[in-house]
Amino acid sequence: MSPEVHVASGKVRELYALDDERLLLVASDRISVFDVVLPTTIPDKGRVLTGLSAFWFGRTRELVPNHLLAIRADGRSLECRRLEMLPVECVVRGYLAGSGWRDYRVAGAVSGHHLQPGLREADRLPRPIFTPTTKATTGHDEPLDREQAAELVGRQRAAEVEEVSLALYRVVADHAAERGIILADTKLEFGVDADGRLVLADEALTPDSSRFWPAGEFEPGRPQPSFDKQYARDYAEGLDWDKSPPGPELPDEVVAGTRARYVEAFERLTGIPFDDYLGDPQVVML
Ligand code: Q0Z
Repeated sequence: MSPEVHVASGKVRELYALDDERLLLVASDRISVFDVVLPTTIPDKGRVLTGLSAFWFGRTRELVPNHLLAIRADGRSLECRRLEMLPVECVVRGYLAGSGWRDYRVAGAVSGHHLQPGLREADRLPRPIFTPTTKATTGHDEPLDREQAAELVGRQRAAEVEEVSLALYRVVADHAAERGIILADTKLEFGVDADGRLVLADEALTPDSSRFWPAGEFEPGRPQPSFDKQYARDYAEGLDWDKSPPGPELPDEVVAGTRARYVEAFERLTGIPFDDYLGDPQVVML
């Protein structure tokens, strides 16, 4: 076995080096609520995210090549090609939520996209917009307009990531909509391989990198319930907790409800029973 050297930790995942060319991305069962990692884990959450990510890599590889090499039998680890990562987060928004809604209220624009007046929180945008951000090492990512993105990655590459990001959003949002799920927005990360080709990397189109909303409960003008985290958020909101660390423990019924929502998202989006994935994670691979 190749020794695995720890490279980086995210809030809920870990990155290891397998060799000079390959990385191992491991998704834990940790969950963050209001940006704080909770002491309680959600069983199989890492498997749901890993399976979804691998599913999308398989279904979008004609659009753009990606870093996925293999999914491991544990169902939570992806072997990936090691790339030179681009220093921008490629966000696409089809709906007005989160920092997009805040920036629109303040300035009438999001990342340099001027939007019509009178939009409400969570409204669908006339067309999806590309709203890249910096990759903050500490604190929060800062929005970039087209010019700033071009300064960071070059004009051609900036145009390329915009076009590819919008195409990915459209394909996945259409797929999700047919299954009763709104993909409100998503954050994509790209790298460049040794031949200078753009490659989709990191986790892609999971509930941790995207806002998924149940279409049946869509009601613009208010914050939308999250497909996966709403149970945990509602529980945490009902406590006397100031949303600073440490976060609260979740009771068993909140853990079970949250797990069920992750599994439901997996099954609706992939059409594959989650137990089949647990039996053999290769079922998501094309
Ligand atoms: C992804 C991250 C995580 C902490 C580096 N294919 C790639 N090539 C080079 N670098 C990366 C990738 Cl995916 C890369 N991250 C984000 C992931 C824990 C940070 F699991 N950092």
